[in-house]
Amino acid sequence: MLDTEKIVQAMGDLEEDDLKEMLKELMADGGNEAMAAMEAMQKGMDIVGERFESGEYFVGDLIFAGEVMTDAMEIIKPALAKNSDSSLGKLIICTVKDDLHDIGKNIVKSILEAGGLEVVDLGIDTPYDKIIATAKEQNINIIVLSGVLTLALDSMKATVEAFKNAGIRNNVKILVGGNPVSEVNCADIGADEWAHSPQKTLNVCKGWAQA
Ligand code: B12
Repeated sequence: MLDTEKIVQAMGDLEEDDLKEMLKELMADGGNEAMAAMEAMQKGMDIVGERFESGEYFVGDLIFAGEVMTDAMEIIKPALAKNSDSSLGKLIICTVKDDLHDIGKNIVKSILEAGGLEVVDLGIDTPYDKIIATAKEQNINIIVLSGVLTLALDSMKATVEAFKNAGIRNNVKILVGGNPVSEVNCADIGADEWAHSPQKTLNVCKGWAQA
């Protein structure tokens, strides 16, 4: 039985070896609790964020936390991506310009792929032109924008504007996601949908892909 509180603490305390050990045990048990472990690691990341804000952790600790979470996700990913054989549609995902956070994006990506969507990942700090060029070249009309910093909201708005300026805003559906996103700022950004959960993103994108 998974002890989620231990996972929260190991992530918050940046106890990499303990964390990996617990995740390997979970996978040896069949991986059924991978989703719960991922949620516990996210809570652990909140502790890291709080310690950074209070001055107990420094940027180096944030970097290390990012590496630990990325490695930890690699361990449990096979259990999250069980049904990834079929392709229901294709979309672009990226972290918007000026934002380097990609752990949340990568989680959403894994869940979209597990749900049968083909995902073109443009990475972090993504220039508007690159998103537009990729959408045109690969004929993709679903765009998922991730952002974790408050200033990512400005980049999301600028990305939507760039689609308008390129004359193809009406050809694409745009979903924005990440902690700072809300219904109110989704409207201000000019996106079609917003989400916090990967599951909602999957449902919305599947609906768009099948429309
Ligand atoms: C790790 C980390 C970093 C790492 C990121 C490594 C990486 N590969 O991503 C590094 C070191 C690069 C970093 C840098 C900085 N960071 Co930082 N970082 C964090 C930290 C501790 C964890 C983020 C994380 O990975 N969480 C776990 C994942 C799973 O959560 P997530 O990314 O938020 O994603 C979730 C949701 O947002 C959502 N989501 C994300 N994308 C999408 C997309 C869709 C479609 C959907 C549906 C959902 C979704 O799903 C995820 C699961 O719930 C947070 C604190 C926190 N509590 O989050 C601070 C935090 C985000 N960082 C912060 C800051 C200030 C910075 C720096 C400015 C620090 C500095 N002085 O240099 C720089 C900015 C660099 C930049 N230009 O982006 C602030 C942001 C404040 C703000 N409101 O803008 C935070 C909140 C810390 C704090 N409390 O002060 N950081």
